[in-house]
Amino acid sequence: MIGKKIEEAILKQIQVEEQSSRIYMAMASWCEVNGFPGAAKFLFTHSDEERMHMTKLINYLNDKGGYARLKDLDAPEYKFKSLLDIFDQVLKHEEFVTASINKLFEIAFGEKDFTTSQFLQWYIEEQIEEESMFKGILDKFRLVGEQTGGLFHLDKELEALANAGPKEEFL
Ligand code: OFO
Repeated sequence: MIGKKIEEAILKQIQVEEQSSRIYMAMASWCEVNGFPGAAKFLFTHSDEERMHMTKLINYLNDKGGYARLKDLDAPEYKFKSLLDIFDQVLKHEEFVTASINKLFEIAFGEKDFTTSQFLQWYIEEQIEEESMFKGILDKFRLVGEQTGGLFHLDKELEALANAGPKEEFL
């Protein structure tokens, strides 16, 4: 049976993952109406990945004798200045998620719940990968600036990344 303190912390993380999915969905929608189909596809795919992260936590909590309930979500931002602005916000958001995962791990470890700590390793590694991927993307956007040709190519690159599909098969 999972402890109440950890259950509450996992519920918060479920909310964070679901909110992340909405944030990326809102960004994808902006890209779609602003002529960046590749970035839109990439962000729609990433939104789906966040949903999978949420589902994985729900399955884990229920499996361990808890009960996964969903919390309220905020309306995501829908006005953006540029693709650079979007990916800048994505990286900041991912840094926030990393801090949240680390906090959850700290609670699980502090409670001597080693099963949950072990389970969270996957999320810790996932955040390392995501942060590094988004840093790389952001660097390219900074390099390209406002050049239309450069933005066109980056959009294509993001589409290729989305077509490569999710790396993980865990559900
Ligand atoms: Fe859920 O992995 Fe990023 O946020």
